[in-house]
Amino acid sequence: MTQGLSVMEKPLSLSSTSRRHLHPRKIIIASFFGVTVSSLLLFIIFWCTNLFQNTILSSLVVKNGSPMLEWFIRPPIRAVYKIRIFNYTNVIDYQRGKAKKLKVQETGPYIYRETLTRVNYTFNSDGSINFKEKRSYQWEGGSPDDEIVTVPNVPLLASMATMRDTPFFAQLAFTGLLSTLQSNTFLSLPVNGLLWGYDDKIFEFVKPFISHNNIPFDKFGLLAFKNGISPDVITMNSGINDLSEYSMIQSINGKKHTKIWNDKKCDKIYGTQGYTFPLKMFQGPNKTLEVYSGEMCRTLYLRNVGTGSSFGIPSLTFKPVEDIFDYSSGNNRCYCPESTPGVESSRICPPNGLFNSSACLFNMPFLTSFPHFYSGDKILQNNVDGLNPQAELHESHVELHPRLGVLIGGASRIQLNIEARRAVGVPFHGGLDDGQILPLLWIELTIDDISEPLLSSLKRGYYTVAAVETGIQWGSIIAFILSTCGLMHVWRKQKKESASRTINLSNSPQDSAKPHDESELASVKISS
Ligand SMILES: *[C@@H]1O[C@H](CO)[C@@H](O)[C@H](O)[C@H]1NC(C)=O
Ligand SMILES: *[C@@H]1O[C@H](CO)[C@@H](O)[C@H](O)[C@H]1NC(C)=O
Ligand SMILES: *[C@@H]1O[C@H](CO)[C@@H](O)[C@H](O)[C@H]1NC(C)=O
Ligand SMILES: *[C@@H]1O[C@H](CO)[C@@H](O)[C@H](O)[C@H]1NC(C)=O
Ligand SMILES: CC(=O)N[C@H]1CO[C@H](CO)[C@@H](O)[C@@H]1O
Repeated sequence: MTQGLSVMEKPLSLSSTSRRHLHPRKIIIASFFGVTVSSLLLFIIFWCTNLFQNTILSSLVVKNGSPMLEWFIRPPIRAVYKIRIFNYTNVIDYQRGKAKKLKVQETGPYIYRETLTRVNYTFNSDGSINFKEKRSYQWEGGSPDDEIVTVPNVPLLASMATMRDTPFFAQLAFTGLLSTLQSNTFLSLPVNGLLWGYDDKIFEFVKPFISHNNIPFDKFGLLAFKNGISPDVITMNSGINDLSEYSMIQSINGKKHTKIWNDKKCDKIYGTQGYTFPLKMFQGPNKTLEVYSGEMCRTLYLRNVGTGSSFGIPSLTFKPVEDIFDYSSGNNRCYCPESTPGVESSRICPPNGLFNSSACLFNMPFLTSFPHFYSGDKILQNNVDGLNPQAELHESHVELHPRLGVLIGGASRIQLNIEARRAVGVPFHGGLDDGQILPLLWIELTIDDISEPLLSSLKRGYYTVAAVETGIQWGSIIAFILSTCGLMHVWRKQKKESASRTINLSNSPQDSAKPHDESELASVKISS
């Protein structure tokens, strides 16, 4: 009894002191409570929502007066094109029947730096921005003026393919033209002319027949169409009204669909331009980037495969999905052209690994693939001697800033091929089989340089933001734990007091002798 009493005396004296300083304790409780709630809020914001991310991302919004506008108009990222051309080395032997297969040898790289500017931009009331793209190319390496390559006669093959669909008398006239020009199916040309344009009689003649004279270049060159201002007006979401759609292409020339594939899904214009991405596409596991390629008239999908590093910034690595040029699953069937317009079952797919860009490129018989037909059907690789597909050299990947979703590195590698198609009324075929696929060149597009102000912003956007975020994330947890402990401590003390008071009043000294959890529980029951 005496022991029990002495135990009871302590809380008694405490409770009397606390009654004297009732105010300070309330303040302590209130402030502990405040810290708990606010750290809980911070915890939720930083661990469970995109609020902080979106605040950072909102700095990327393209609007009047923001630094992003200047970067949008003149991207301070230097893209470099490394071009390799397939030089056909045994054409004469092949045409004389001495060699069974054509043989190619890769030449180059011929290196060009691309300068991209976006011109004639206007802002729309719905938060989108209209613009056209202007590209120019500056030589940086290789000897494109001196080196001569032997390549398929692209204007001839393109004309033959388009002549297929013209009236018979046009085919006859074309045959006459071919014999007067003594056209050959292979030409020897300086690299520079092949890429950026050379005078070609055939091209001049057939240009009006191809796509009703819509071809935007005068001289024929494989990359000539890239040079200059593109005719398309692109409408892009600036992010100002809806950050979740940031940098998505909304329409091209005011249209949300093309009429290339005759299929609702495949004709949809959907994706970004490949330089920046909205949060929903890159944050989280197994995310897929969607990029709209105007040169292929389709959306390309790239899946997150891990992490990498670029310009000293850790990055997210994305690679094209495995079945991107694969027709066995049926996923890509809508990209196979219909041989009878309007008849779904008449779609004819190219071999796996090839993408038929013909319908997208003025009906010229171009097909796209990965370099050396990497990951494509073996038939393609075996058709021509001298190809050797290798993952390290020929695979594509994209490196993204992990917080801002801005392109900071990687390599996009794409090969251009031509199909030898015969026109029925044109007897000329120059030793090539109908449907034979001939590789022309492949392009490796990389990011060579990011100018200093943007690079330091990107670094800050990673390291500083990461430090602040980690600090607040863990700080909020620690603050939450500490303040909760403090609150519990004060709470417990008060409980103990009221318990002892209750016990004192109810006069049961056995319980009060052991002020542990059980008795506390009991006292809670008693008091409530
Ligand atoms: C392309 O092949 C031809 C014939 O084999 C050769 O004369 C020429 O030098 C080659 N061009 C390059 C750039 O290697
Ligand atoms: C840009 O706009 C100006 C004035 O509206 C116009 O004259 C010019 O042709 C446009 N340029 C292009 C490339 O559309
Ligand atoms: C991500 O992909 C891997 C492999 O394809 C799979 O094992 C994993 O379950 C996926 N994770 C999520 C969250 O979908
Ligand atoms: C590519 O598509 C065109 C029609 O756009 C078609 O005539 C041609 O045969 C196709 N080529 C291949 C290899 O499928
Ligand atoms: C504050 C209070 O009620 N105290 C009482 C506790 O119980 C003892 C006897 O058991 C009383 O003497 C106190 O007055």
